[in-house]
Amino acid sequence: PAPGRDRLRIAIQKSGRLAEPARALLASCGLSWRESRDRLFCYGESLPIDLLLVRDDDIPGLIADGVCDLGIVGRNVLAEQDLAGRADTDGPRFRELRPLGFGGCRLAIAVPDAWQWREPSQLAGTRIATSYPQLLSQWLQGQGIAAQVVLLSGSVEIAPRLGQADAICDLVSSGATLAANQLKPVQTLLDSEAVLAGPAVDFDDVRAELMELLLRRLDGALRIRR
Ligand code: PRT
Ligand code: ZN
Repeated sequence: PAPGRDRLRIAIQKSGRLAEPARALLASCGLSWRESRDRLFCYGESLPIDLLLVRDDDIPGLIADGVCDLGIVGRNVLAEQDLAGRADTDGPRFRELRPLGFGGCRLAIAVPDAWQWREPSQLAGTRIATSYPQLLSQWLQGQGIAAQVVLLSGSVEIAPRLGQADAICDLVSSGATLAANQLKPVQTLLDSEAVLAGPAVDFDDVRAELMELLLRRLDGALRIRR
C-alpha cells in the first residue's frame, strides 16, 4: 500500500472540455493554488489540496496506482477503464463520489441515416467502431448480440464512410457530428457527465478528513449552481 500522505492530490484534465470547469468548481470550494513552472502541478495554498494536470484518459490509472487520491473525469472514461482493469471476479476499482453537473454527453450507438432502425438485434453480425470497447462489449453481451467490436482511438464517426465499420458507438452531445456524417443515434448505452472519482477503498490517514471537507464544500457549491 502507498504510504500515508498529509495532503490530498486531485487529478484534473490539463486542457480540453473538462479542464476549465473542473478548476472553476474547485476554486468555488475555496481552494487556491500556486502553479509549478511547467504548469503540470498546482500546490494548494488555502488548503493542503494539490492538483495534477493530466490527460483525462490517465486519470483512472493515476487513482488506481495511488499517484493521485481523487480525480475529475467523465463517467464514460471512468466506467470504461474500471471494466478494463477488472478481472471477472473483482468488484469496482473506483468510486464515483459526486456527479458534477458539467461535461454532459451520452455514449450511444449510431447507424447510417439510411438504416430502418427497429431494435438492437439488427446489430448482430455487424462491425461496430468505438473507443469504448469494454462498455460496448458489456452492452452487447447483455443484449445477447454477437457483433464485431472495431477499436479506433479517434475519428470514429468516419469509420462507416471509410468502410471500416457498419455502425459506431461514440459520445454524443448536440448530435451535430453524427448528422454531419450521415449517422443517427439509435441507442444510449451510458449517460455521462464529469464526476469526482476516488478509489473503491477508504483513506486511513488525514486524507479522509480532507476528502470529507472537500465533499462538504462541493455539495455547497453544487447546491448554489442548481
Ligand atoms: O487531451 P485529453 O485526452 O485530456 O482530452 P480528450 O480530447 O480525450 O477529451 P475531451 O476534452 O474532448 O473530452 C473530455 C470529456 O468531455 C469526455 O470524456 C466526455 O466525458 C466529455 N464530453 C462531453 C465530450 C462531449 N461532451 C463531446 N461532445 N467528449 C467528446 N465529445 C465529442 C463527441 O464524441 C463528438 O465527436 O465531441 C464531438 C462533438 O459532439 P456533438 O454531438 O455536439 O457534435
Ligand atoms: Zn482523452
